[in-house]
Amino acid sequence: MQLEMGFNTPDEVGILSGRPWHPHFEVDGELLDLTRRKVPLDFSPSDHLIRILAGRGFTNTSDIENFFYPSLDQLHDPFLLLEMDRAVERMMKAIAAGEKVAVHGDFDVDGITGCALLCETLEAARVGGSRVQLEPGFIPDRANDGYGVAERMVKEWASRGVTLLVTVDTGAAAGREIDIAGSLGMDVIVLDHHIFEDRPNAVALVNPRREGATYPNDELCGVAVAFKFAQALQQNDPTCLPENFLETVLDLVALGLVADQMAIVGENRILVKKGLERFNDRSRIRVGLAALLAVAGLDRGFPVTTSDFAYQLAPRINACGRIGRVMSALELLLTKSESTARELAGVPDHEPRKQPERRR
Ligand SMILES: [Mn+2]
Repeated sequence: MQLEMGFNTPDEVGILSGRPWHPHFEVDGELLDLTRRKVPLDFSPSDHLIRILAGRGFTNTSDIENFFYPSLDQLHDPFLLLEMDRAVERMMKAIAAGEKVAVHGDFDVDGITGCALLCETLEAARVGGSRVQLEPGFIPDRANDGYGVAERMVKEWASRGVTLLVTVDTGAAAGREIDIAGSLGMDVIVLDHHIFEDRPNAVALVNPRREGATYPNDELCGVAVAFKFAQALQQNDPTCLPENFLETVLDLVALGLVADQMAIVGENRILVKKGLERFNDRSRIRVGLAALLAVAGLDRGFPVTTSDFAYQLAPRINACGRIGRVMSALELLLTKSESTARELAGVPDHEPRKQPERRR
């Protein structure tokens, strides 16, 4: 049988595979019509595109419109995450009282972007003119600290008067370290997405994959849970963060979601699409990521894609954790200085940066 290329007959074959294509959802003319008339698309979607979307559950015009025009107001209510209310309540108290707060991340892209996002959130947050005293963000060293929450830092923070610790992309299985924190007078908020056996003794444990979770998106990674926490803080008190704050951290969320290989559908697709837009806007990209694009040869004017995240940027950030310089990855994401960013990223024509003294 001669296989026709293209999708012009009812018996289509895949362009690449050459195999017959069996659409499991037939779209009637009415939906095609409705979509064309009611969705204000910038381009005219083909019958095939509408049929593919319908096969994935987009069968009414508002779903299709949301797909083509994603916006942050389509995100789920962050308070649908179990214990988010407790996490927000405890943090609002810490901000109002000016408590000492520490953030503990993890040594992969998700854990580093999550740590950076929380540091920026807590730096920016105000309640009645009051703010937390924030310790520098901490990423464990793979070789010295091993996996999970670093006990040495819990003890050090306690000795420095820290009363609230937030862990991101880690902590769900850190029952022992969280008990130590508690015995030293420190509350712990866990923002994680790893499966755990016994609930640690944290003030709040926010995790979309925990038992009994009903949150509509269980594909949130660590930095995305941290983003939901920032969203919840702002929803709870719209004045506690600058109005456009959430938009400014979407690049971090997008990078973490792609690096952790989360499904880029629904809420995650909105976050990644908006994050990519930020990445591809020269006036808004953060200086550290711009420097990283430069060393990867991706600064030549092409739009950056999720493939670039996965194969160019994420491995460069992960590499820091493998050569004992994980804190420089966090510094790269947080710096506001272009020259520091270029040094840290190793953009040519600069002396290599001296190994920073290991933080105690
Ligand atoms: Mn993760």
